[in-house]
Amino acid sequence: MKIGIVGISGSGKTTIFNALTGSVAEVSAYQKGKKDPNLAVVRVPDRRLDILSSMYRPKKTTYARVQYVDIGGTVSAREGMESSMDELLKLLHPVDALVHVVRNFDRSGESPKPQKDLEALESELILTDLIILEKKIERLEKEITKAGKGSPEELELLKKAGEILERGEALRGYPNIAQSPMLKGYAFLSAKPCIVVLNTGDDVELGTTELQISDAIVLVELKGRLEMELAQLSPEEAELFREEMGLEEPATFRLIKESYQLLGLISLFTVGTDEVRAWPIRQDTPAPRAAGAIHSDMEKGFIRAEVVSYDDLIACGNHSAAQKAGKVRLEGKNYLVQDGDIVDIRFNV
Ligand SMILES: Nc1nc2c(ncn2[C@@H]2O[C@H](COP(=O)(O)OP(=O)(O)OP(=O)(O)O)[C@@H](O)[C@H]2O)c(=O)[nH]1
Ligand SMILES: [Mg+2]
Repeated sequence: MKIGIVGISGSGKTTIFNALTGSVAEVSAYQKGKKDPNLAVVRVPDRRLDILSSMYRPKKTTYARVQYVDIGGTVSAREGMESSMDELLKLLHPVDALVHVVRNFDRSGESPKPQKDLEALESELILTDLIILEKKIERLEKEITKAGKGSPEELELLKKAGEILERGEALRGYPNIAQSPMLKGYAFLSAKPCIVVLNTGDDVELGTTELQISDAIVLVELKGRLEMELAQLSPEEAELFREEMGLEEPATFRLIKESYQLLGLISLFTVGTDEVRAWPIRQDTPAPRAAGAIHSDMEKGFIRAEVVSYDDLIACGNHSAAQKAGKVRLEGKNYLVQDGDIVDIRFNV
């Protein structure tokens, strides 16, 4: 699962990328066409996994992971539309969701205009979709009328999408269109789920900037540069600093957790003395398919899943107490795995 970090040039994408990943990619060094995007795999912080790990003391604790790609300065409202669009499309086509970084700090004496920047990039996404869409509609209409091929239903959906985009709205607010399997192949940019990161300067108090966003967007505000500096300290130093500042967990943890949710992912846990592990699965995944995420044999030979919820396990204190309290259930193949389920798969191959 991959998340693309986008935003107008100099909004702090690489800074946020570094904060998320603890890497030290050079800020503002992107030159068009000269540098590959920054790519990193990040583990998804999960307090529950930490606690399970302290209970089972396994040899290994494995967190769920998400991948971030810092697209670089390709996305710029100042650049000519045509050239930036091609590059944008190529890089963004494979990502599953967007983190849109919006500048909220002074830069070269220029005060921030977060609302304007946000809307500029949003319009760019919408316009890009609209151009693709118009071409597709034209082609599909020809196919249907001339060759008797092509799906009229698909055409209908594309036209509906077109009306939304024409109004200047993103497709992500319309789940039956944004998530339609028929349109999935087009990978419309404005259909991708999106988090807006308001990247606030050191001297501005968090929570004091007004920003209007649509309901379909998740907003996370953080101080990118500060978070980047913290991410580059040793864990001990960072802990000390946080204590002094009265900070709890890094703001980037929230961003990673929101990204995970945005991708529609939940975690099931497996526990044992070898490994305590979080497995990312899609919401509403039936038990056999979830088992298949662990091992294909477990899906093929699925018999039952022994399930206890994390909360029940913690409330009872340990697994055998949970069993005595009747909290450990045997679930069959129609069971939809819930976030925080601790699962032991019974299977036969
Ligand atoms: N004050 C302040 N400056 C920041 C913050 N985040 C980034 N900057 C500065 O803004 C400049 C651009 O940051 P980058 O992270 O390189 O921005 P970018 O979006 O990756 O830029 P391009 O890749 O060129 O599009 C750098 O000089 C950063 O130090 C922040 O939270 N506060
Ligand atoms: Mg950059």
